[in-house]
Amino acid sequence: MSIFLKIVKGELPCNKVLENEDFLAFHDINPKAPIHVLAIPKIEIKSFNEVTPEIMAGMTKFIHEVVAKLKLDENGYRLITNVGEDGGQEVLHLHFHILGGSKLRWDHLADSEPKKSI
Ligand code: DGP
Repeated sequence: MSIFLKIVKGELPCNKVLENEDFLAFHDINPKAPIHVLAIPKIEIKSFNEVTPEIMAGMTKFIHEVVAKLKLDENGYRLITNVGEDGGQEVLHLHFHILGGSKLRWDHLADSEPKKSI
């Protein structure tokens, strides 16, 4: 069972931000920005590759609520979901990183250079 399912089941603690019947948001244990929160579905979904449009509709509404609660809607934030090995996904349970609280950088994303022809 993934770490995040254990958090959902209450077997591991988390610093909760918001919760409803289907989704949970909590602070990342290893924050990469002044505010770094993870939003997850409570059912087991391994990554964005497996999520349905119906679940994403609920997830979108939930993330909007989390962003409002964190007061990130005015100055902005970054929403990221890592998928698979190249995406850098470490926890195999769908999660959206919500990052904000200061101006975020947008470089050093890849180990190799971008293709110039694109
Ligand atoms: P990713 O690389 O996209 O799979 O990101 C996984 C994130 O999960 C990473 O930023 C650290 C965070 N994380 C891992 N284990 C725990 C945990 O037990 N509790 C919390 N709150 N965050 C965790």
